[in-house]
Amino acid sequence: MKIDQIELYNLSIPFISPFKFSNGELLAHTCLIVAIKSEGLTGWGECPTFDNPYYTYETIKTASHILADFLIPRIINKNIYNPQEIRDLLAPIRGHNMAKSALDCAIWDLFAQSQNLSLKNFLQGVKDQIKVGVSVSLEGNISQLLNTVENYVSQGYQRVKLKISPHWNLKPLQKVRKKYPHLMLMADGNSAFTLDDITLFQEMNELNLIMIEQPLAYDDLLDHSLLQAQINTPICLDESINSLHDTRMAIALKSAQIINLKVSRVGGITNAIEIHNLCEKAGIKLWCGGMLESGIGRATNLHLASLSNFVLPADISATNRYFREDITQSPVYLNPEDSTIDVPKGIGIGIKVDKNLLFKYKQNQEIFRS
Ligand code: OSB
Ligand code: MG
Repeated sequence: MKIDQIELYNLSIPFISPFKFSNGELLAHTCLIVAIKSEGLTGWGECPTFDNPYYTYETIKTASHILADFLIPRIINKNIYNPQEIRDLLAPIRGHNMAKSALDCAIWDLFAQSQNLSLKNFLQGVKDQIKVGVSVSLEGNISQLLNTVENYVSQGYQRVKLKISPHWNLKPLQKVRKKYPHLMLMADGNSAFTLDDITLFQEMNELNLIMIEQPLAYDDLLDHSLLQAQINTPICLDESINSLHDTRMAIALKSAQIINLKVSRVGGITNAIEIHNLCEKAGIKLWCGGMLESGIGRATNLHLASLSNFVLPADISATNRYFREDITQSPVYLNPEDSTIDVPKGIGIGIKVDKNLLFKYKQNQEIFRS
């Protein structure tokens, strides 16, 4: 397929309520959306990074710069014969996985559409519904937290993840566990702790958490391995896994039993599939993470999560958990009886972007032509 045109949109879509985690507070979903045009088709991809470098070093500004000045020039006007080529064309640029992922995902969407297949079928996914859970931001106090959790549980979410920080950790988990003895409950530290906090994590042994996500430094594998050897709860890595190479090291060091795989964090679908296949062989369980994506990134995530080794509930929630208004014509709903979301059925990622809403939330737009 010849890449004729690439459109780059910078969006800011307000959240229904602010999202607080140990890396800061987000009031709106900032992201870059790319639309790649070829043979009359349009493929869509999302770079879901933030205005600040507190989760990843990539920001909206760095990603716009890398896309416009380095990544897009490498693929515009090229003839592409299979979607895996994109990863290799972009490889000379070091890092910047979230910027790369937007292009990679848009190309996979295009190729699936050109074969008249849903992305799920193009990837040979095996599920039509994805088990999901909800990620609960840091709350002001315990009664507010219990109300928030109650609200999500009553909507049908069967897995709840609590963000934790040095000021908000054991007590909130204990209170939620006491009220919901059988809930699939987990914690996400977003790298806010160190090995000095080991007794805190040992106290969590009693809480029957399904996992603790990324308690230690964002670039660490060694300390996670030392921590895992001294606690019962499975450790899950998020920020520390940015490549197949990181995954190999984490497996060799026994740094985790579970990986939160975010397609954007690992630079796109080709890398995500390689990591998926390696983890499946190595007995590392996966689940599909989220970056509070718009309907575009969320649709990509749903298709990817249909692969066989995504065995734990995903951080993909219904549209109304994030936004009053999204940019697609097809909001995502939770099936309350089994805490799942349907993989979209149409070809490619299976959603229709609403151009009026895209323009409504657009801060900036650039068009690249051959
Ligand atoms: O650490 O998984 C994370 C959101 C933004 C950045 C990092 C994380 C998260 C979430 C929310 O936990 C996941 C979602 O619902 O998209
Ligand atoms: Mg996380």
